[in-house]
Amino acid sequence: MKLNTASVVTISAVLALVAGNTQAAGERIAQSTAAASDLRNGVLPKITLPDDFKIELFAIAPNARHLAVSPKGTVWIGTRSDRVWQATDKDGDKIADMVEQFAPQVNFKVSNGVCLSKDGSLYVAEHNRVMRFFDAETYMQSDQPKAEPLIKLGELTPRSEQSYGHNARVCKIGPDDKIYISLGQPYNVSPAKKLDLYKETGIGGIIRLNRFDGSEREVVAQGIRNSVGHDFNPKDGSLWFTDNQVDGMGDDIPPGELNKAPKMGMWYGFPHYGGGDTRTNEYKGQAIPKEDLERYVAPQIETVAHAADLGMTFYTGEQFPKAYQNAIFSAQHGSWNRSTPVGARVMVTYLDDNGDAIKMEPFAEGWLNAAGRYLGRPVDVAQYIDGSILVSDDKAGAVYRIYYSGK
Ligand SMILES: [Ca+2]
Ligand SMILES: [Ca+2]
Repeated sequence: MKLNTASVVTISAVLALVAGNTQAAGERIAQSTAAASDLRNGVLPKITLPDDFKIELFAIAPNARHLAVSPKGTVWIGTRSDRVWQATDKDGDKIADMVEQFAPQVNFKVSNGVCLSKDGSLYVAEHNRVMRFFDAETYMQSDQPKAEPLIKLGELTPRSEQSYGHNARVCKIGPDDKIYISLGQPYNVSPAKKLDLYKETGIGGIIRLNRFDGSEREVVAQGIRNSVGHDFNPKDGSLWFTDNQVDGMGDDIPPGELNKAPKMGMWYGFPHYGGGDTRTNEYKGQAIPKEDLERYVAPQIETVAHAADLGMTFYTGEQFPKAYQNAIFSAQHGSWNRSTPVGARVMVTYLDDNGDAIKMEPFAEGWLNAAGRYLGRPVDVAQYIDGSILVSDDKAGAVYRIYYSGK
């Protein structure tokens, strides 16, 4: 595909376009702090892992959310605020020694989703815009990185559907080299009058589009409540995603979900189903439209209710034992609306030879203590360059690295 150079603009031009604020220099985050020591000495020793796995602090990064890792090891860290962090390890000890604000000239809003293409473009999926940074790693030290909106402000979703809830977008580049973006719907249970608009625009779903010019936008999955994590199985190219399910139905229903898209254009049940086969109170007793039911796909895994399954990645590294090859690592952020909290852990899901899920089990846990207090809340998992995994935590404001020390 050809790059449309005519549309490439410098950051200063983007400023004019999107009315951002100028900042002389980006913020830097101190790494050798008391908070870092507390995490190293007070929290990480409490995290339990399978034999011979170890966890250490990779970076302090306030509000750390979704992660993108370059082949050279630069790590971009989205947040739900107005920052994207860029973490680099210059001395090669696999601990970031520089965490600084990425593209300080750009005025981000809920810059949660970050994803990197093979040709080095970093995409930042904000609440209602998607920015593209060309050759982000080369230009990161430049005063004039090349950037453009892939989707202009206010055009990711209709402005009327902007909301405080479920506004954290995530993105990944698919095997078809298109960008896939999930769009959480704003409600606990969407009202019927919104469903046509949501189907058309991909709200409560996942969209994909040409990552060079934003054309060819299409909705590839519908009937999703709030997916904040997706990835592609490198073996068969299938799209997998987590989905957070309905609140207020009790402690133990409905289940959260890990889903697989057998093909594009399927329907995953919401809002008729509130998670798994649990009917929502709002739609209970109503017939599910035939065109939806015919495309319905049940979850591959039903997860514990309200644990908030978020970011996920397929593991393709060689560092971990064979059992983890092509397994899915995913983060449970932890519940906010359950009598006894659950979650705040990293899960692993194993797949069979047909590429279907066998089971999901805890991989790293201990961020939720016996008193029900959160010591941290995992958000995303990404593979690092040495085959270890990085885990972000938006409560502690940190990124951890989990590696295998066995033979
Ligand atoms: Ca270092
Ligand atoms: Ca579902």
